[in-house]
Amino acid sequence: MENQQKHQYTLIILKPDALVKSLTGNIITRLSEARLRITAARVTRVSKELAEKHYAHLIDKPFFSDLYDYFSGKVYGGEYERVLAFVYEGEDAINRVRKIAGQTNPNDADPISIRGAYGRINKKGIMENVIHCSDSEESAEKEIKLWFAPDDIIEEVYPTVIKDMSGVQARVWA
Ligand code: IDP
Ligand code: MG
Repeated sequence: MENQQKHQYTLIILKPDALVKSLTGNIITRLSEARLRITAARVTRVSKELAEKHYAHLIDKPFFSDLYDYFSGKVYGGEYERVLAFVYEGEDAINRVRKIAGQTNPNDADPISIRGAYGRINKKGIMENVIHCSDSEESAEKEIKLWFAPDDIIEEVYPTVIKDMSGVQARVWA
């Protein structure tokens, strides 16, 4: 049926400016308007390697290095070098979240949207727009696999295989 909405997963990242401005609660509250469920959550640092994979489509842009300094939180100093990453799931999840998030450029975004309300363009021209959200099912799959290990998601979102990792060293609690 044409109007039948699809169950989807989407990756959401609260970028460092959301943390600096103490907006995490507000943004999560706004996201609840989408009537989706949280399937995974973690706080993490953004390495250069991760940023290059996540923003592979922007790697050749002249602003990539400034974008990395923003996305990693380096522009805000060590205390804020972190982001919050989530997987949300539900009907039409990708579009519902994109709509609440608003357009990429905070100056063009609906003022009621998350980016319209909280975003800005910084001195280096980078759009500090507080939230990332996947823009298609293809990018959601790529991004979720990049940011989460299968066991950090409470559902089997994509197919997995069991690999024998014996001999591999891992850090455990002492
Ligand atoms: P999206 O975040 O709405 O999916 P993308 O085009 O994938 O938009 O860009 C990723 C991020 O890179 C944006 O959210 C924004 O922070 C930054 N960005 C994108 N295009 C520009 C630009 O032309 N100038 C400055 N920053 C940009
Ligand atoms: Mg994008």
